[in-house]
Amino acid sequence: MSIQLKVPDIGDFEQVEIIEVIVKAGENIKKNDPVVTLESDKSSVEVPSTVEGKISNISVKVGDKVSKGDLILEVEGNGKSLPDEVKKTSDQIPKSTKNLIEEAEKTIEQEIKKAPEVEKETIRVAEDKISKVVSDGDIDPVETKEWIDSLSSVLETDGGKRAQFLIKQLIEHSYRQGSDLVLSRNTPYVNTISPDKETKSPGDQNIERRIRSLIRWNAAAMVVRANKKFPELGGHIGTFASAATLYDVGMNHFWRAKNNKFGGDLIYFQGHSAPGMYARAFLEGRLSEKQLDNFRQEVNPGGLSSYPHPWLMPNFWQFPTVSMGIGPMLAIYQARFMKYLINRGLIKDEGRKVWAFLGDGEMDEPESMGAIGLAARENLDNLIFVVNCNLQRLDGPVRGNGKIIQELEGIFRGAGWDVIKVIWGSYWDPLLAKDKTGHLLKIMNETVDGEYQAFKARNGLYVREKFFGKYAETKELVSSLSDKDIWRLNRGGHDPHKVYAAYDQASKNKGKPTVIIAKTIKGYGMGKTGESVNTTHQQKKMGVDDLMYYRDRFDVPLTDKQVQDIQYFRPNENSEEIKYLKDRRIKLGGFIPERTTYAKQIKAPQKDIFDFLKESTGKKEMSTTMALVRLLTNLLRDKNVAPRLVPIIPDEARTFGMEGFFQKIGIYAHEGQKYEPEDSEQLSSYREDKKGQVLEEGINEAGSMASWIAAGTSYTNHDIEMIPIYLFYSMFGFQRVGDFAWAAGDSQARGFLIGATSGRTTLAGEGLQHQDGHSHLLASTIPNCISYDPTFAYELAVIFREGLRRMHEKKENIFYYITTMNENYPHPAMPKDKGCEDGILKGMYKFKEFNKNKKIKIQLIGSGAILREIISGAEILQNEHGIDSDIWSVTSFNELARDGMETERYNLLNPDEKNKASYVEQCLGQSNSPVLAASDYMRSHSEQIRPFVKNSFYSLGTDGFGRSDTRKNLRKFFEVDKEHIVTYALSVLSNEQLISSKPVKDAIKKYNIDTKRSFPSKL
Ligand SMILES: Cc1ncc(C[n+]2csc(CCOP(=O)(O)OP(=O)(O)O)c2C)c(N)n1
Ligand SMILES: [Mg+2]
Repeated sequence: MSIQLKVPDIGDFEQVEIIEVIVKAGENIKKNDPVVTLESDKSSVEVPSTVEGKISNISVKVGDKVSKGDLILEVEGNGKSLPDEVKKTSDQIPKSTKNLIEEAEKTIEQEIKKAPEVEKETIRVAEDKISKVVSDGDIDPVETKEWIDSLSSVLETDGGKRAQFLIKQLIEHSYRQGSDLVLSRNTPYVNTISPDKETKSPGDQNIERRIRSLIRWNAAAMVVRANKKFPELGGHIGTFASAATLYDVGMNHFWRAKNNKFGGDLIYFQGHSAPGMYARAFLEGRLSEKQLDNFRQEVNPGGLSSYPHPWLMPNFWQFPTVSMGIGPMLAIYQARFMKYLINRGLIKDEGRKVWAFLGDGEMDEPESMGAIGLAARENLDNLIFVVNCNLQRLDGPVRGNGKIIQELEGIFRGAGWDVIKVIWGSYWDPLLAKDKTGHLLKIMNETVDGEYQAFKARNGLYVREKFFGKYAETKELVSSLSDKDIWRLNRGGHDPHKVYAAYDQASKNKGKPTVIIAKTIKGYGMGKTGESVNTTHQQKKMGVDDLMYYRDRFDVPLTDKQVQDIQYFRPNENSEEIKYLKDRRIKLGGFIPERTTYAKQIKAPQKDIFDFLKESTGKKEMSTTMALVRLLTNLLRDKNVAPRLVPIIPDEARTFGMEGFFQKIGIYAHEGQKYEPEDSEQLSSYREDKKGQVLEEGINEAGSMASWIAAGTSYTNHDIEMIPIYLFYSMFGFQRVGDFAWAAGDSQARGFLIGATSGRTTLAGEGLQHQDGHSHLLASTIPNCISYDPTFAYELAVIFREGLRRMHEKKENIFYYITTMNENYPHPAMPKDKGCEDGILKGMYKFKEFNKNKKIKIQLIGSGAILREIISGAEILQNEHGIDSDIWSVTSFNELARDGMETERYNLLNPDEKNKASYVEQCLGQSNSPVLAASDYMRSHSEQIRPFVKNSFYSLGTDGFGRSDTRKNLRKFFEVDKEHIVTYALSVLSNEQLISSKPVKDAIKKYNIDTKRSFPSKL
């Protein structure tokens, strides 16, 4: 029996061209094998087979135009599979819907089975606690008591869940009855985990305290010593002082290192708490005294970087975090990418976690909480945030008039996170238990952060009077405590028991991300000059008295003389402390932080896989974006490369003609697809899949960039090399997420950034905020970013393959920024010249010579879309003005400038050696003719090479705000169209006294150029 394969529904398109026939007659094909590639003027997409068997006849060839229902091929069916049309009638329900129904049926069955069992929870109701709620605004205390008593009884007999259920019912009922009061997402200002529910730490608290004290001391000492030597160096003491316990509990009990058996937890340390991490590494024997002494002195080898910078300490730091707000987003997308790798079957699910340490001031950065919704939506139970609420930022209180902990609780809970507040230390437990009247809780709720901060800057007597003294009941509550006892009442973030309990609960959490909000004291233990005062953040020096106080406060075994000399302290190798510390880390698999990579290279595909882009397209027009999509489609057929590609798109796939990827490789969705998409019958249907490969990030450039960094550093964080390709509107790239791009460089991320629809005049009709004429300049600021602005498909192919080879085969720590355009034009074949590929990669090559007249010559150089204006201009110059020219295609002004600077520096530093010629000079110095450069970017883009060009040099560019219009009008406006190029070329030659000014004036007249018009950047 012969079965036909017809053109499926391809959306709104008719008469679409077949650009490739992938199969041959006589071959056996399976379901989903691509058979032909179709290309409209907007996108190219493969047609997968829906039939199986031996191909008996192919009815189409390259160049044919087809529409829905046209015959593509016929197979001799083997009876295993039926064409879609036949199948659909026998199986009316789409698979996704069928799965959904099956799942729903299963759940209902399970629920029916479960129903009779009422889950009971044993709960010990704290005896009569807060039963006498403070009666402010209570119009009927007796009634209130009755309700509370009923609830207590439910709690006791049926547990918390039942009580919560009843409360929910009551609230819903009151809404239905007309109440519109929104109930708070906040709980009272006490710890989330009650003392009876705390998991106890198995650690030896005495030894752990001694270790922590030494880490505190050494961290402070290294900052003070560095600033004594060079006061300009700076550093921070107060931040780590507030966070030491939060880190120590993690290091001693929770964070598992990467080793040959386990992938490791990933910890994002708060950037300016770095001294604490060095101090611990010193005790662990990983860093020497000499290294500590070189804190913040990184120019000579052996220094320690001020903050976590993987670029500067590549075997130590994993994540750059110090630019506030970057860490939280990177951590969220890191956790998401970990799930992506697991769901795609590329790494094992080992229960690894991502922890991120953040400052309370840092939470004001829009980025810090900008992606918390995603974390909840994606059920990132592998993610734990720890927000160190020391109530202060750099200048003063974070929320002097409010409560940062409560504010964060509401926001995170509202977003769907589990919130664990760690506010009070164990010394408060008995007081809270004795607070029968609820007055202590009332003060806790009423006191604002400015007051909480001020208390800790004073003393016990002050706290007694100002805090407990507010109500007679609380004054009485502490009447038996001395001022010293009151001063000892500790905050949760400094209590290892409370911190342990919170970490333990967070580590076991399922289905949701967790945030631990811990209350601490900035500059904890620093005494009068540094503890809880507004200037703590800036404290880099400590006087002898303060140091003595610090030593005594933490019982550091140093003599007065040693303190005066600010000596480090490391107990000997056999001491209890060092043995304990090392033993803990051995049990947890190794040291943290540590950056390693065991990822295998990805073999770059054979060159010929890109050959189709090196041929002329004839009259057929195509954009470079489309060329890239075709290139990626081909790469997806390469067995080595295909699974490692991570296409990342922020809601622009259709703009870039990439919707074909939806069906082909699927959109990653951790829940799969719970609905039948509206376009399910179409070839490019919106297919979400748990194993999907495309990261469709929505309108979220920062998130896309964070995903790209996670994928680009997967080689170290997950030991698997991935190839992220993030395509974006070029204007919404570096300009929008520049700091992330900088962090990508620091992180040594490898991958491709594609600035699509690029150029100030090439993206027509979009206007000032869309049209990019400077992203290449921004790209040039990142040392390990290699950028290209190609014009032709073959240039793109050569650049892309070399990127794959350098980054993913040779493992160079660089990343690529390539601009592509949406202007359709024909592409020539790659010039046969042997040096062409080399030139493309170095940044320029001679594209063409116009030599008809053999008299006067100009060198015209340019990149991207404007190269075509230059080529047209050169033809006019030759044919109408008798001027010859050499045309150079500049694929990268940035790379040329880098080479130029390096060469010039070498020549200046080696005066006795023969001068080297920069690559630009090697190219343009072959002739004496003047040079005119042009691009679709600001003049400073091409101006970068001026110092290295010995010939006279002139440049044109698109300086100024973009605006919407046609390409033709825009290029005229910015004076980079072929007419301006001709006119300026003539003027250059006249200026160089090679021709008279007459042809220039003629051209100005002929092309109607307004010479009195203002410079475009002023318009
Ligand atoms: C984007 C950015 N802006 C400003 C700074 C400078 N800075 C460093 S630490 C800091 C205060 C941080 O306060 P917080 O987050 O509360 O941390 P803490 O030191 O109190 O733990 C500031 C403003 C920065 N590092 N990054
Ligand atoms: Mg703070």
